[in-house]
Amino acid sequence: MEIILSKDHLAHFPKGEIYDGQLVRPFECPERWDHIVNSLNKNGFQTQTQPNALDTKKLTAVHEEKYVNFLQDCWDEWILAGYTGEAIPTIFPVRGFTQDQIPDDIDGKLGYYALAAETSITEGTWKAAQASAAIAQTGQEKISNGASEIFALCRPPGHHASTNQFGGYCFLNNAAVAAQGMIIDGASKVAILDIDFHHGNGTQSIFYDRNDVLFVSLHGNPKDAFPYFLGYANETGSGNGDGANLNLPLDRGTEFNVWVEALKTGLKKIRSHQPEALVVSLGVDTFMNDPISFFRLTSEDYLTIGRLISDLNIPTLYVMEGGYAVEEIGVNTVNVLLGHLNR
Ligand code: 7XA
Ligand code: ZN
Repeated sequence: MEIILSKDHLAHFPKGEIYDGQLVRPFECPERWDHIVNSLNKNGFQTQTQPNALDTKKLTAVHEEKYVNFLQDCWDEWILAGYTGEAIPTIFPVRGFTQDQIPDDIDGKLGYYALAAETSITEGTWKAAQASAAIAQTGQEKISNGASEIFALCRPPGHHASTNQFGGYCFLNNAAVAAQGMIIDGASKVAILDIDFHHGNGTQSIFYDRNDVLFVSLHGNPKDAFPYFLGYANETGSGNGDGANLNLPLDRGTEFNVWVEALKTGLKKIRSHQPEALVVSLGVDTFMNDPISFFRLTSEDYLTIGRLISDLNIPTLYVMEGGYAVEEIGVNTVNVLLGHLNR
């Protein structure tokens, strides 16, 4: 299996995340990448490729141009405004506020383009976010050109980012860029399977009214888990996309025996969609020791997950999302890939 990766992720290393009423060291940290690469190397994944330059036309097929410009200019505007810390949104267009006014001031603009406040923008965020999307896009192009499986080692992750909002550690929606790229490059139907602990609200919203991209997600019940305001079972798609969105929310303490039944339900839905390619939003924050999540999967379970996904027999692009048990993120991620290869 070919791996696409880049050290440009290092440009994004915020010092602060608002958590537990404090500014803590972010859970989404650069060492996550090192642990994954170490495990890949240990397990003989030797074909490791740098991404091609990001095709911005394909990027803006998913994200609004204004939003992309905001991400690109945010840090400079923040510094120009006289701020010295990391850019963190603190005011949002909530109920009763205007929804369509984009403030000129960067403090207001940040809130307009944010879905949550835990995610800081720093000097290198845009560079890393672009590289991450380029990694997914390069993987996509390889799948579109006939590869059967690719792992896109994206960091920062992407599945919370919508057409015009960042948050949940995400800026550009790497999985959505890949799925849309597959369509642009000729696929008539693709599917996205999101097995990160958190609901992929961004991916869902990007494809919600379309039936060419099926979205299936297993995640912590949003009644109890971030992002709280999307990811419920009754969200099934709208208009043309009616029936092309399947949310499988699961309760606190869910163990693999229950989780895997939901996975089988999701895989059945994917089979019936008959996609030409599959994008897997691969988060391993479903792990029992994950510090910010509440499922109970073990390292062994990830082998089974890979095996079940590979049984679909569809060209598959794995796109890295979350996972914060840093010591185990490598083995858990690589176990999915090993399972996929039946090794
Ligand atoms: O998949 N998404 C993540 O792993 C990030 C979730 C961010 C949660 C922040 C809660 N304070
Ligand atoms: Zn997650």
